Order: sequence, then structure tokens, then C-alpha cells
Amino acid sequence: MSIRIWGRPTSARTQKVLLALAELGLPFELTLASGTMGAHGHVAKGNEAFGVVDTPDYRAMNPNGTVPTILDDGFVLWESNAILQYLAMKYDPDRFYGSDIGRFASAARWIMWENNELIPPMHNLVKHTIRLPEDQRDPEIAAASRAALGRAWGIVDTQLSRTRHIASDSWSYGDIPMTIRVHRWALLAGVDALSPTLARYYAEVSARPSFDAIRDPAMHLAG
Ligand SMILES: N[C@@H](CCC(=O)N[C@@H](CS)C(=O)NCC(=O)O)C(=O)O
Repeated sequence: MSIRIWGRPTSARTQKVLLALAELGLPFELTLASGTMGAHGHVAKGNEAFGVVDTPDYRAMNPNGTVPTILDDGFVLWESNAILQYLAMKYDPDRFYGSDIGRFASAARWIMWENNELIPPMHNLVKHTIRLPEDQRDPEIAAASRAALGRAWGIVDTQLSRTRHIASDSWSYGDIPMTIRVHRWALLAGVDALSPTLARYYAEVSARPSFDAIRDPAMHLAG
């Protein structure tokens, strides 16, 4: 039986799961779910959300009412980074972390860092430049988010000057969130905004066949 996912293609956390499944070449069934976004955009602009996340059945699986959630062979899991680690350990430890505990931990560090340091400013930037109706956008939040991103990208740049991929020289599941972030940043700020090191990394990760799962700019810049 194929893996079931509840999520939306415009959600970067759902994209982590889509990219991991593309790396693994596993079949899956996606159910569109969201309380904030639908086929035509954000509810703040009067659009209808995909829904599902507020139903009792969904809340029984994921009490947060957020996406993504997966169901694999009777096992339910939410929290996108935990899903990445589950898929890594269950389906391909060699490919996802070289079956090496140090590389596993290094990748874990970077996916947690991405969640804490990269997602909040990038989310706020997208919200206050694209997603919210113009009269609800706050230029100060957008400017503070750009500044925070500048500092965070500096840290990524330093790491990628030391190792070819984010957690080690070899590709690991730690590169999944980073690939999505670099792609989104290149689409938002322009490829020219990437430092030479980030541009080198972007060229490399976007050449992986799995990248097709998250390549579409509409998945990243949807309003
Ligand atoms: N820490 C959770 C956060 C989940 C989360 O906030 N997901 C967002 C999408 S990226 C969401 O559900 N947004 C509201 C919605 O679409 O209904 C995770 O990483 O899975």
C-alpha cells in the first residue's frame, strides 16, 4: 500500500516530504489539506481553503490541524522533520545519511536549525510581500525578515564552504529542507542574490532528479 500524505504543494513542510519520497522513488497518495490556503491562494484574499484539517478524523491523526501528516502501513506521523527522519531510517539509511550516526546527527542539527532560523523570516517575508493583501503587508516586518535572512544565509555559506553538502560532503536528508530554502530564496530574491558558494550548492541540488518534485515556482510564490 502506498504512503498517504495530507498537505498542500505550496507548504514548504509538505514539500520536504514530497522531496524525500521523490529521492526514495516511493509511490504516494496526496490529499490536499489546509486551513489557510486553497487552489486559488490564501484565505486572507478571500480564497477557499482546501479544508480537511479541521475534521475530527484529521484531528484524531494530527491534533495540531497543520500539514503535513503521513500514514504509512498503519503508522501515523506529523512534524515534517520527524517524517524525514522516519523515511530516512525506514527506507534508505545509506542514501539518507550513509548509515552513519554522526552524519545522521549533523543532518538533524541542520533540519532543526532550518526550522528555527530560516523558516520564520522566510515565511514572514513571503507573507508580507506576496500572501497578504497589500493593505495588510507590513514593510518593517519584511525588512527585518530580509536582515535576519542575510545573517542566516551567511551561516549556511560558511558551512557550504567547508563541506560540499550541508551536513557532510555527501548528500544527506539534511539537504532536503536546505534545497527547498535555497530554491525559494533564489525565486524570491533572484539567483544573483546567492553568494558564489550558495549558487554552487543550488546548481548541484537542483540537478538531482528528485528536484522536479518541488521545482515549480508556483509552489513557492503562491499568493
Ligand atoms: N512544525 C510543524 C509545522 C507545521 C505547519 O505549521 N505547517 C504549515 C504549512 S508549512 C501549516 O499547516 N499551515 C496552515 C495550513 O496550511 O492549514 C512541521 O514541521 O510539520
